[in-house]
Amino acid sequence: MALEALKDVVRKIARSSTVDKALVEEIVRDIQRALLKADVNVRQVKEISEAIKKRALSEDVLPTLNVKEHIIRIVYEELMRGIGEGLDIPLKKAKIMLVGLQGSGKTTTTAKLAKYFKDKGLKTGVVTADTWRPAAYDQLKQLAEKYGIKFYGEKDSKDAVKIAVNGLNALKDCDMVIIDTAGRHALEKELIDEMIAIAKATQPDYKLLVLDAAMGQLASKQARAFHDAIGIDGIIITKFDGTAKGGGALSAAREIGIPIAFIGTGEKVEDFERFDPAGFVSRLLGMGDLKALLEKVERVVKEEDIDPEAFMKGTFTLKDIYKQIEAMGKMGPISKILDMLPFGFGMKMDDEMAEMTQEKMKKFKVIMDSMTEEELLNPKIIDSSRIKRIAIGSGTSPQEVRELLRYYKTMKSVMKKMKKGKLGKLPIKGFPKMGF
Ligand SMILES: Nc1nc2c(ncn2[C@@H]2O[C@H](COP(=O)(O)OP(=O)(O)O)[C@@H](O)[C@H]2O)c(=O)[nH]1
Ligand SMILES: [Mg+2]
Repeated sequence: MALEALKDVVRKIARSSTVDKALVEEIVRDIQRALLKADVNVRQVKEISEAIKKRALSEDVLPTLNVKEHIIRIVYEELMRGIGEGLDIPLKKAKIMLVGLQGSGKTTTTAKLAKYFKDKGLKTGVVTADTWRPAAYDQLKQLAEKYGIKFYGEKDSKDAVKIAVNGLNALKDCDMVIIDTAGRHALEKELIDEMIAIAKATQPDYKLLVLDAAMGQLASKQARAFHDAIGIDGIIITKFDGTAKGGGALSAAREIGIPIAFIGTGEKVEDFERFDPAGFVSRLLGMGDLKALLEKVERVVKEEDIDPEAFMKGTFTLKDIYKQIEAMGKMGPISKILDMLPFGFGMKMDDEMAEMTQEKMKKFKVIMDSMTEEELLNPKIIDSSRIKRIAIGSGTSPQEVRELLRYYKTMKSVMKKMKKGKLGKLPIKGFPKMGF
């Protein structure tokens, strides 16, 4: 499968020694190639890859992530955006009607769906309303019997609408009833008329289109035609296992705006899964631990982690800087903290503060660990001999200690201005920035 190549993209990021613009451009090209090969529509490929590039080169790195995780997260999020939502069918009483061309996998999928819902604890039944293929009746009956699923069909009848209605009556006590219908090689008027008539008579809660993944981008035209004819609620992509062009059906669904409900990955009834976009993309990227990465993202910036009033009260000492740095570890860049303060200033900081990296923050903490309580509470007393002592004690240099003191002074004056409520616009963008 062509989409497999996306795994190599993640490997490439993980293995690279430096993350720079050249690497971003290279992985964006790799992603483009993989998507195009998987038959994803060119416009969507362009959208996805441009978004990845733009964000990777301009967005701030969340403080809980390293630069590689940052890039992988963006790739993940943009692929997710490209795929769109899945259709989640709740586990309650419902009627499902399957439509699709002949050979797309409707009958197999009818059995797969029935088993899926039965395994979830619902009483399920299936109805065969395919009066065109002589073998359709036996095919579904056998599958249903094998898995203990209720079956309804009328072997000699040619009236698909009547069979469907009779089937719903016969399976009244089932929670979930799935109606299998006939398909043709192309979407002809006769087939459309029959579909409309069955839908009208049975009023299904979900009309699901079964699409063969091997069709690639041709799926788009077909899905549109079915959608125009009867209105499709969700798509089931079948034969995802046997094709390199599976991206075509995925992008068709996205293009028309129909969510994907399930994916068939083999001939056996078990080869079937609910379409979960997050899980799907994680697997495409070969990332079992993506969940851990995303949790790290969520851990950032929880407003209740800071108490702006306490932050603003009293004198501002190095202790406050210390607390601030500790808070930043879980909260995000200082610019975000300032956003939360009660003044709504959309605070901006100057360039020196903009350069404040995570590394530097860590170093500041180490330096402060070598200070006395008195020094922390009253930084004014820190003269050059104390600076020397602190530098030696913390394994840093006097310049670095001075840098911390300068940072403290800047922050203090910012706080003062904020208290007085006359904050000017100090120029800054968010930080820390990636080194691009
Ligand atoms: N590899 C693979 N084969 C499938 C899948 N779903 C269906 N098939 C096969 O596709 C063929 C047509 O399936 P069928 O259910 O009869 O299609 P229908 O004409 O739409 O009812 C059969 O040989 C199935 O075994 C799938 O997800 N993967
Ligand atoms: Mg069939």
